[in-house]
Amino acid sequence: MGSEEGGHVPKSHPRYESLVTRHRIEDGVEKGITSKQGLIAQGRGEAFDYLLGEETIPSARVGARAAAAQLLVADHPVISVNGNAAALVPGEIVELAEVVETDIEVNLFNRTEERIRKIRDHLEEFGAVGVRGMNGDAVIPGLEHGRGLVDQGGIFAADVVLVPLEDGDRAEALRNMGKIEIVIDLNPMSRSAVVADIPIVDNIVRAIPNIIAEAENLAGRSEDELEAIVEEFDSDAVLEASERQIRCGEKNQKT
Ligand code: PTJ
Repeated sequence: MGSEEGGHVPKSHPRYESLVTRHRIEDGVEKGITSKQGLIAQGRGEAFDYLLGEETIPSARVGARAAAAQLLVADHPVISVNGNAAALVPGEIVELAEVVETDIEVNLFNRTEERIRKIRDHLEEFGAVGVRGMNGDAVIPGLEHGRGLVDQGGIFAADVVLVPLEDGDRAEALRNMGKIEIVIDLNPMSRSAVVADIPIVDNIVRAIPNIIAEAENLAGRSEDELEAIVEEFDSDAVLEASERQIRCGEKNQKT
């Protein structure tokens, strides 16, 4: 996928993964999938990721396990996809949707019909079927920007929504609708992470594969066992541990 694979970035570079991720976002903007603001959001995320040591910390692993359990017991789970998520992890989103049997819905802050269509087509290239988001025939109460428009049979009807790289407004509005929210966000102090039932403070490029692996491990567990995993999950403890890691963690030596 051209520069998406890192192009001229040598694998030996100490920050190879981070640079490849940047190229994916750049490609996303060039293809009209990712918004220009998505570049800024990526930079913001990178700063937190650098402080986390660019690796999944233990509390994020616990979050990934709880998220997998929650998605497996849900009646109507939906993965919400924006321009950044589509550029960074399209194949992984499709795989997760298959493993835990969820719908995929494109939902954009900077909503245009053209970008929704391009993201849907992009996900379909990775094997997605029945991607939602084109209808926009229901409104999340209290949200005036593009993210308020959702599909009646998708996010509007969902019991559990996985929202990567969220902006806080919608996270709060979905919570007010009584939905269970799983949020992936590198900033543990963001409003979306704070209001989430299950916050995962990790880079989406690591978090989604971790949820897939946990879901595969949990396959075959009873509903009671899965519900117990969700019950045990302590979001405050996870947010505190993540913030502690960012503020007090060992200095990242990579340059
Ligand atoms: O595609 P659209 O139109 O829906 O727009 C999407 C963006 C991301 C531009 C929009 O939602 C936005 O402006 O988001 P914010 O308010 O910048 O918030 C993005 C959050 O995601 C921040 O808290 C970042 O730390 C976090 N973040 C950025 N990159 C990653 C990330 N979290 C996990 N993985 C990342 N790769």
